[in-house]
Amino acid sequence: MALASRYPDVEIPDLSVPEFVLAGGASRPDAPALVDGLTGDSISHGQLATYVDRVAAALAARGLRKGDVVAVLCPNTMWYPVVFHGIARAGCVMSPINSLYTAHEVAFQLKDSGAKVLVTVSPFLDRALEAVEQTPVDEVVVMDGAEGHASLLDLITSDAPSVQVDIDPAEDLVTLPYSSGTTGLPKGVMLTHRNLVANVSQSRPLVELHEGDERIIAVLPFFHIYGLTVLMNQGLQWGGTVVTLPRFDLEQFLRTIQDHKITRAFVAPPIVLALAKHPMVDQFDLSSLRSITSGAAPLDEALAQAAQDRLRKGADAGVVVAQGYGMTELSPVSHTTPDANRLPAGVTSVPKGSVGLALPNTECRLVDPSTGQDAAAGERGELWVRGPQVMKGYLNNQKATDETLDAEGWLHTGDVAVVDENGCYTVVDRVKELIKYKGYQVAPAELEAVLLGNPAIADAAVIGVKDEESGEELPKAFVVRAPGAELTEEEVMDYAGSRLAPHKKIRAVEFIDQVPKSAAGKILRKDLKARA
Ligand code: 4UW
Repeated sequence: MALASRYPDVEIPDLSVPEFVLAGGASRPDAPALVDGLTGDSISHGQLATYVDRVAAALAARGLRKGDVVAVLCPNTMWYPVVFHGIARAGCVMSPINSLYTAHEVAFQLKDSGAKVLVTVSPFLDRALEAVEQTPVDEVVVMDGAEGHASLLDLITSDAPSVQVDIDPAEDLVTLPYSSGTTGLPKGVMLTHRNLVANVSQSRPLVELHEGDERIIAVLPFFHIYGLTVLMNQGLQWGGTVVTLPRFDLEQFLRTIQDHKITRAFVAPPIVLALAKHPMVDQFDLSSLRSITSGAAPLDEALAQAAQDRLRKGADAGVVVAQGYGMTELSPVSHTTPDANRLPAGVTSVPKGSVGLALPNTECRLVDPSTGQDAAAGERGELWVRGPQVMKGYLNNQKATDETLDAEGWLHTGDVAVVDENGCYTVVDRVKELIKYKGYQVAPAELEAVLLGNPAIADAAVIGVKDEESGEELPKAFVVRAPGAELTEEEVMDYAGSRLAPHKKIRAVEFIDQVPKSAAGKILRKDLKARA
């Protein structure tokens, strides 16, 4: 039985992402849309609209057409949204690449997505060029300029004619982030204009918006769908100001909140941990904050409460620390905690350990995986989600799409949840392979494939093991040595570490005689978990 949202449905505008998002600031053209949190430089809403038009024109003049993929390998800067919306306005598809990726990982995504152009920054150029060598990418644009490459300035000063591309929001893709989903290697997640427009629209009734007075800190990366939809596009669509930071540094983060009077912070659990525990927090005035919403990994209830109590300094009112839940395949939000006066009738509060309520237009099911039947009231079950934010599917991978998205439109999340009588959901477990390290995806299958490339390794399996001290899940490898091979734990970690981004580091190794597998050859991760 489908569990309906406690909110009435909202209408989803039939617009492309740039039309919808940039309209938010149209009545305030001189107000800052984007601010560089380090330098204070800014781009107004009016400038943003002009720059986006120019980037789209320059891309079209290069011969890029509707549906072509443009990859972006770049940390958060105030120019990232200019590039994203320019690509989208040209009818192209932006595939965001994790800034921490090795050249090998970048090349995988470029090849798999079929990207024609890569946009990057000069500090990443060597890595970008090494990656591009192995791919059909035609051009590398370097935002801040580099000899022999077009820069973003070249694009936004181009005199190419403006383009009007006919976009069908329900069909045409706007972004192609990568996710391993519930199993296997990272896959391109096909998200349409409508998916992203819907997700921002659906979140709106849960927010008590202060028109013209919302400032969002964008420290989580725009290359992750959480950053792209919630921080960038939602912030701009509100007509607010998005203040960017290129990476998380606690002091910079706190100073930026204080100096820019940030009203909304969307973060991941390690930041809440710092807010609750780090002595430096007391040195800054964070009283402008209205809400701190955490997602991407489980947040301990007591920790959320401690962070809130500390920031409120004993006062009754003030900032609310709460959780939301999302998944790349859900554009990404399906659940979040509303502002206090946006709670549905009859609900007085949301428990801090809960991820909140289902958004409007979002149906849920909790399904007992062993029977395929709905779990009894109050019982745990795998969370299934249906709504306009559900992805179109995985790129060129019908099998993985069919395994995740069923014929009735339900997205099987691979997370186990419970729901209380108020409609507040709590995520209690994960039944999929995915490991989360500091909110980043780590796909066991990807680590296993790398390990199997070592001739001294006969077989390998990777699982996440919980570190009690940090609360993080740490990737642990079970390794079968090749006959006669001498291999130490350090050698295994170094081998994988040199080929993968830092968040995918293997942090523990155990040598075993044989990887437990089912008759069909599937790794029995449950057995390994029990052993760990
Ligand atoms: N508790 C427990 C949570 C939680 C969680 C996510 O990398 P992806 O595909 O995507 C994300 C998106 C997170 C997100 C987006 C928008 C938003 O508002 C919000 O809350 C503020 C969070 O992380 O990983 C998806 C997987 O991450 C886990 C869960 O396993 C999910 O399937 N996850 N949020 N609050 N686990």
